[in-house]
Formats: sequence, C-alpha cells, structure tokens
Amino acid sequence: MQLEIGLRHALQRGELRLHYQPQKFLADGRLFGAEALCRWYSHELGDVSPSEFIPLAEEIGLIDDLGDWVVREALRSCRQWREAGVEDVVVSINVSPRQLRSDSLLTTISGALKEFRLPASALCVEVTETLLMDSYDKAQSLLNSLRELGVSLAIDDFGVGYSSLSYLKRFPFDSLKIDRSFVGDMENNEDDHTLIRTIVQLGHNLGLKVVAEGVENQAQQDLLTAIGCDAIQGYWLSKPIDGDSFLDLVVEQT
Ligand code: G
Ligand code: G
Ligand code: MN
Ligand code: NA
Repeated sequence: MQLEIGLRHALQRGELRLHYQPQKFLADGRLFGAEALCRWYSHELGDVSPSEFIPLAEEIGLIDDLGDWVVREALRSCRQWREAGVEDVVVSINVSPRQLRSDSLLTTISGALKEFRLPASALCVEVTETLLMDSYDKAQSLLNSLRELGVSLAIDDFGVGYSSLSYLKRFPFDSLKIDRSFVGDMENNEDDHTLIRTIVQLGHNLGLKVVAEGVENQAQQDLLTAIGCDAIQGYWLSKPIDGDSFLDLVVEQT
C-alpha cells in the first residue's frame, strides 16, 4: 500500500530516473547505443527495484504515464548526447504488455521525436516475448506502426519465453537480444555455448542484429566475437549509469 501511494507520487515528485547501459559493436568496438533502465529512489522507501514497481505500475494503471515519461526522458537524453556531438547513438527503451494495448505509446513516441528533433532511427523499442502473448493482434499492429515510423524493434530476453520462433516470424524485429541466462556460464558450459552459437545463426539467417546481454568478462566477449555475435551489453562494459556518465564514455572513445 505504502509502495502504491509512493509510486503514484513518484512521477510528480521527480523521483524517477533513467540509467543507461552501454552497448558495443564487437566488430569495431564502437559504443553505438544504450538501454534505458528506470530507477526509483523514494524518499520514504529508498531504492525500489523496477522488477517491483513496473509490475505494480501495470497493476494500478500507472504504466501508460510511466511509459510516456520513459519515452520522453530517454529521447531528451538522446538529444543532449547529440547536442554534445554524438550524432548516431541509439537509445533503447523497454515496454510493458499493457503499453501495447493502447495507442498512447505510438502517439507519445511520434510526438517526442518531433519535440526533440530526432530521427525515428534514434529509438529502439525492446519487447519481451512473453509480453506479446496477450492482445496479440493489437501488439502486432502497434509494432508495425512503430516500424513504419522508422523506430527499430528488439526482441528482449530471447530464449527464455515460449513461442519465440513464431514471434520472429510475426513481428517486424530488427534485432534479437540473447537472454543473459545463456551468457553467464557460456565459457564453462558447452551447451550454453552451442545454444548461443545457434541463436546467432538463426538471427543472422533472419536478417537480425544479434546482441548478447549480461556479458561480464573478457572470455565471454572473446567467445561471442568468435561466434560472430554483433554486439554486447553487460557489466563487462558498464553497469547502467546516468546520462552524463554515458556521454563521457562515448566521448572518451572518439
Ligand atoms: O535494471 P534492472 O535489472 O533492475 O531491471 C529489472 C527489470 O525491469 C528488467 O527486466 C527491465 O527490463 C525492467 N525495466 C527497467 N526499466 C524499465 C522501463 O522503463 N519500462 C519497463 N517496462 N520495464 C523496465
Ligand atoms: O530484462 P532486461 O534485459 O531489460 O533487464 C536488464 C537487466 O539486466 C537490468 O536490470 C540490468 O541491471 C541487468 N544487467 C545488465 N547487465 C548485467 C550483467 O552483466 N549481469 C547481470 N547479472 N545483470 C545485468
Ligand atoms: Mn531490456
Ligand atoms: Na534481457
């Protein structure tokens, strides 16, 4: 209850923040983008994890407002990065099942792209396979509209849900993110290594960019490079950091 009341006020009080986790191309080492991850520091409750407050926001009907805030905040950061001379960096956001049931996401995204004078290619929307289960047709038409707008789409946490393969066929994804549970032990576990190699091949055969999540060490990066995986994300590069720190990292490399 405390949590619910707190979350209702969090948006107005400015207690939400986005952190950004860098993503790197393996071929040339370039940082090409970042995934925005929502953070809530509550004055009363301290840090609350998104795995707690995102489901709560869905439950109490706040997810559209929260999601709209995420879109605008992520694109505002992206505009700042571009203003600082970083031209082609892509920001990814996560969306929740409920957000694919109304047109508010599409309206907010197209409005915010105009407001912040960004091309649609500056944004990637990540959806998890499990969340596509309900309201299938609506999700499909919304994702098609985003794609037509020029926003890119990623299938998140790939490999841990059901029906992944039929989703790849039905939805217009540009990239596939391999769930970190496959990556965590890939340097020791032959089966995980084989699964990742096979997922990378599958992704490439379907014309998708493949990103490995949860990369935590050099050995994993080397194996993924050898396999031909396109890009990585994970603590090995950086944990999620604030927008200014992300900009510093990108500027540093150039
Ligand atoms: O950053 P962390 O590992 O604590 O995130 C936990 C979960 O919360 C992840 O599955 C992530 O996708 C989800 N999450 C983080 N930020 C957002 C957000 O802005 N919107 C949605 N829908 N999910 C988010
Ligand atoms: O479900 P999604 O992929 O959106 O979740 C991203 C979550 O994974 C974030 O909460 C982030 O903090 C976490 N994460 C990011 N990199 C790593 C990593 O290298 N190892 C682990 N264990 N978690 C990570
Ligand atoms: Mn994600
Ligand atoms: Na994931």
